Amino acid sequence: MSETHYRICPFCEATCGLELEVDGDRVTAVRGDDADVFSAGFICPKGPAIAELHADPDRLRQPLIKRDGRHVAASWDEAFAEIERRLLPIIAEHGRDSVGVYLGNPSVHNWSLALYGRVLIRALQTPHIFSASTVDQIPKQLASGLMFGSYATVAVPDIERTDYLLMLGANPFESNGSLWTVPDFPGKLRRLQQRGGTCVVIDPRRTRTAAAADRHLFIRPGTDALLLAAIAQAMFAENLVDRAALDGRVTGLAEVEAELVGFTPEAVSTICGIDAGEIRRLAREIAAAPRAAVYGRIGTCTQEFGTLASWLVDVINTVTGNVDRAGGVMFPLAPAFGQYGGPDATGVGRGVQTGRRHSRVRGAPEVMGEFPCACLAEEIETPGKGQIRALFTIAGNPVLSTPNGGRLDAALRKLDFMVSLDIYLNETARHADVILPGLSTLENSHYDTAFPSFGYRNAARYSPAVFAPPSDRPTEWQTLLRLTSIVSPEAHGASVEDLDDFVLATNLQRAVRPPSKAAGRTESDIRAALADRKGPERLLDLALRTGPYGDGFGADPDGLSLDKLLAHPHGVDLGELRPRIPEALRTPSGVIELAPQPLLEDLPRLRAALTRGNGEMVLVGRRNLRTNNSWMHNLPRLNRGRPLCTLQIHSDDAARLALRDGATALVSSRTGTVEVPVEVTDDIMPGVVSIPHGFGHDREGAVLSTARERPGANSNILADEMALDPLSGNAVLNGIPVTVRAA
Ligand SMILES: Nc1nc2c(c(=O)[nH]1)N[C@H]1C(S)=C(S)[C@@H](COP(=O)(O)OP(=O)(O)OC[C@H]3O[C@@H](n4cnc5c(=O)[nH]c(N)nc54)[C@H](O)[C@@H]3O)O[C@H]1N2
Ligand SMILES: Nc1nc2c(c(=O)[nH]1)N[C@H]1C(S)=C(S)[C@@H](COP(=O)(O)OP(=O)(O)OC[C@H]3O[C@@H](n4cnc5c(=O)[nH]c(N)nc54)[C@H](O)[C@@H]3O)O[C@H]1N2
Ligand code: SF4
Ligand SMILES: [Mo]
Repeated sequence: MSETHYRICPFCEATCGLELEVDGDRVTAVRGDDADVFSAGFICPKGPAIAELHADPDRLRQPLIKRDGRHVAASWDEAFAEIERRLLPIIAEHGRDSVGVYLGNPSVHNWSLALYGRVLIRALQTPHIFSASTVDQIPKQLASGLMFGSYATVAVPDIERTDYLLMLGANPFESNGSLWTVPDFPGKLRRLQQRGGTCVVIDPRRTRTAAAADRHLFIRPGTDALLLAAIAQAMFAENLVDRAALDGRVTGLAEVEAELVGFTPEAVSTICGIDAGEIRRLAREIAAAPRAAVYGRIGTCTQEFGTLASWLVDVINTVTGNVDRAGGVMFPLAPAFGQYGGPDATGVGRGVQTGRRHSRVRGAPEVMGEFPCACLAEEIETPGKGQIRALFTIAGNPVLSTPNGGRLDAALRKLDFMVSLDIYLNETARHADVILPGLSTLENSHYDTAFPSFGYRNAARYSPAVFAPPSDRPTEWQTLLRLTSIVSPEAHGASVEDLDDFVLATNLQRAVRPPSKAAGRTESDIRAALADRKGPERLLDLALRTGPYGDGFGADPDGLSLDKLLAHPHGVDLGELRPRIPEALRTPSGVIELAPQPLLEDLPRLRAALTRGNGEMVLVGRRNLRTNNSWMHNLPRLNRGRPLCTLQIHSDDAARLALRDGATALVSSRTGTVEVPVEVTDDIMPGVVSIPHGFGHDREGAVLSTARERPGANSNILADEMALDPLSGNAVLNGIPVTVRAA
């Protein structure tokens, strides 16, 4: 007998609703859920692969302990006992700083990890926190934090109402969007164009997104901040900025104008590879559009001026009056776990602060409570007080995802002890002494804790588990609490239940104060109302009910609760984005801060780039619909067809270097050399080559048998761990100087 289940796809930020047919313990069909209030039936090829992921024989189902160099199956009790036996003496002898944590991307897509990973981290009391954020979006969060007052307050294009969309360094036709939860970007772009709107794409490659746009401009990698500075400069110089309208609504307008004086379109044109006339045209078009939105993503973040580029995106949005207005860029209002100041909030807050600590070896400043993951290898290798000797990796694969993966791979071997929480034995986890497997994603319930804050629309959706987990296997939140009870000095030996109650208690304090919709109630009252639930479900019910759309535990009977979401398997639509200033802001001034000091102080570095030559060949990355960073190549339906790990190179460069299509090239950088098959194309800018990241599945000890059949090369062998955007600590993964030759 076949049953239908609805389940939000956990693989990427688009968060599509899936409709699954299930027969016993098998998934027999996967479709897009046409009735989903947010994604309306859209899916990509990865959605249906959820069935293969569930059935994958390589997916881990038992803990593993390394004995005599080999991973052998162990019981859960044995695995936790091994961690206690080996980790606690390291902490006792070398202190808490000797433990590091690396959090990978799926820890944002799995709410057990998102809500309880931080509990373990707090208990570890170590400054050595690293995550995929510093090979990804931290520059955007830092720029947003400095301008709007909070790392979580990121403005996203209001695509359904905009007239003009400028996109830099993003390819949502393949990635399905990022820091912008926007399922069916292709359909939304089509509708924008049908209503007379315009989309322009800036990318060193002519991507599928670029091909569908109205205009595409190649850009020399790493120069977006110069281009954006010139667009803004032209707007000021040509009097396209409505200064009167901004009066009282922003600080720093005059400073920005003064700082940008030298960045004229003519000054940046050669280095960006974009005609000055084109740059002026962009400035005029954005300013003239009734409603316009500028959006930058990976290509603008993972580069040497990542934070400046991200800032300048929102400088342009701000000076054209497009921040916080319909059709411009707006701040979604998440129903739970988001930022909400309440109807009376003034917008005044403490803002954000970085550099409260510095990394031991390189002195890199902490940002958002973490150090750059590019520092991880040196922190393991370098002796002295605070050297990392033990490491947790949680849903991550930094050997393939972070710069100088070769160095990190070697460094991990030197650890005294390593634990990985993963669903596969990946290229990183092969070094782990203990591996603790998560459940199949279909055995987990699901709520997106982060992505509603970046939604093209406001909505709330919850998916119960499709399959009951095997009774002998913990969920990941239980695993994390068990680890917490091992490492916590205060709660050592506490039960999972007691720790979960403690987690709830820390959330209850906020729940009875404004702007909670249950303000004025007592904590014990609320605790009693939640008594039937535990774990993430209990935290979600609390967050929904006290959140901006909540039922307030009775105050607003039509409001949201987990029961209400359970009664709406296709989700609850909460409407289009609405203006949220001042409530969304947390800045010291209470208004948008256009000229934060740390950003102005970084401008001389950008100014110096104006006089730079651009003779070198540079490497950029790319994504394909059939991939998801390093970890879905093991699913047969995604790992077929044309091999994806190729070196894209322009035909002029190929001819100059005598590289034929299909030949093998050797690509070298300061940090290493990889061998990759050549793909000659004119869809890439001359002087630029591209290799996708996430490949390199030929390492001994990893158990990914389908991925290993077509391993590809690890492009992060070439990324330089010393090259960072200094403000955010984000790695430079685009614009890497390389040499290319025939093998
Ligand atoms: N050169 C270059 N490098 C890049 C990028 C680039 O554009 N260019 N992009 C960067 C970006 S944006 C990112 S986000 C990072 C990603 O970097 P990472 O997060 O380090 O790597 P992933 O490949 O996402 O690995 C995720 C791991 O989580 C596991 N996993 C999946 N689901 C679960 C689960 O439910 N529970 C547990 N415990 N584990 C799970 C998978 O098996 C996999 O091993 O890569 C970055 N690296
Ligand atoms: N299919 C698929 N989807 C994914 C992922 C995946 O691995 N595969 N990963 C997910 C993750 S973790 C993330 S963070 C998102 C990322 O989502 P996106 O930001 O949309 O990432 P990409 O598709 O890599 O697109 C980045 C584009 O930037 C261009 N680029 C490179 N350097 C520069 C530059 O200096 N300037 C400009 N203007 N452009 C440049 C590249 O050519 C590329 O086309 O995708 C998510 N979705
Ligand atoms: S775009 Fe694909 S991977 Fe992303 S959520 Fe939708 S179906 Fe899943
Ligand atoms: Mo990412």
